[in-house]
Amino acid sequence: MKELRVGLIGTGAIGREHIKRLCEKVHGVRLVAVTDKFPESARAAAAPYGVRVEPDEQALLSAADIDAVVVTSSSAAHEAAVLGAVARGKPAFCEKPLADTAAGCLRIVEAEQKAGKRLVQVGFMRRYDKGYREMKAILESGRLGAPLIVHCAHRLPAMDDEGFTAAMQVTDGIIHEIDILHWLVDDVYTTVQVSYPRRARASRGVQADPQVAVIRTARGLYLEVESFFNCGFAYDIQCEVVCDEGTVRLPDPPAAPVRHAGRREAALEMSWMGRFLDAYDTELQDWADALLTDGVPRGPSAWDGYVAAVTADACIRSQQSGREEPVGLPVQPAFYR
Ligand code: NAI
Ligand code: ISE
Repeated sequence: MKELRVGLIGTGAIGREHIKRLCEKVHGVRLVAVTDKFPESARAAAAPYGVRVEPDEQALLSAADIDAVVVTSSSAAHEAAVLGAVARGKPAFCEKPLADTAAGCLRIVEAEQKAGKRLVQVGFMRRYDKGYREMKAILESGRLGAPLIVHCAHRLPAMDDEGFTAAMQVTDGIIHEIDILHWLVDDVYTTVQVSYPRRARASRGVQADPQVAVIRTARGLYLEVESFFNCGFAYDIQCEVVCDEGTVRLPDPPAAPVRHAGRREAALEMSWMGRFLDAYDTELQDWADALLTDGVPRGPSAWDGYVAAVTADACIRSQQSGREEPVGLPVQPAFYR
């Protein structure tokens, strides 16, 4: 295959970002069609690139001139789209979370195994971020000894959605840390506990913000994730791994230091789009390259999506019980090893 002909489902915020990326940056790909529940949204997103608009997901999935799909619809719609792609033997790149429940992820894992080859990649783009990759290489070198503790922060300037719940803060936000830490320290999660300090002043509606999740692992690690969706000052992602003989920290994105009026300053990122721009580009390029060369994706798998969802479910149980909850992960099938 010389060119990967792609269809995209869901032309909202990240859908439009990925459309631009697929049309302007990713080599070896041709975006053929898009669709959205709201046809006017799909038409507006498609127009600048002269891309076809399909009436719905089923039509797009079935189109003979589409080899693979990118799923950027709302989280609750992911499962049906990915299962539809797998049933047609078409590879699917699906934004996180793979499905909005662990049971939904498991149905995808089972369908993929039945199809007999890897078809699904999940949009855990942080694995493609240069800073996290440097951290992983340093940890794997053994120079610092073994990891003991990880401190993370996942801060957004503001969450305007009044209906945004504590559980959504896990499935939308903390799920990134759940996946990246699993990849970084390569350990089995055993328990999680979610706790709350007092509500932040800017926290609105049903939000209970911030929250702190602590994940414990089989090798005895303590992974602490602060999730603060109304921090006001920046989109700020922090991660520091403390090992026996040293620490390694995620670098902040570069910003020109300013000296002015007796102060030193450097601008901070305000949005996920800018913070992980390079990681999203590399992720989709790698997805396309892998499909064009090997016919199977090599990025985060449906199993990784399932592991993250099982852990997220345990976090949500802990939010409700106030206790430490077991994660209870099944053994990884040979198919995904
Ligand atoms: P959004 O609400 O802006 O866009 C979702 C779009 O999907 C909407 O246009 C909606 O009409 C459409 N849609 C919903 N159901 C559909 C269906 N059955 N068929 C076709 N279209 C459908 O949401 P946003 O922010 O773009 O997020 C989309 C997904 O991407 C979410 O799952 C989110 O978690 C994920 N995401 C991932 C990010 C990352 O850093 N990897 C960043 C932002 C979002
Ligand atoms: C958003 O959906 C994303 O996935 C971003 O990467 C994340 O940082 C943010 O918390 C979510 O709202």
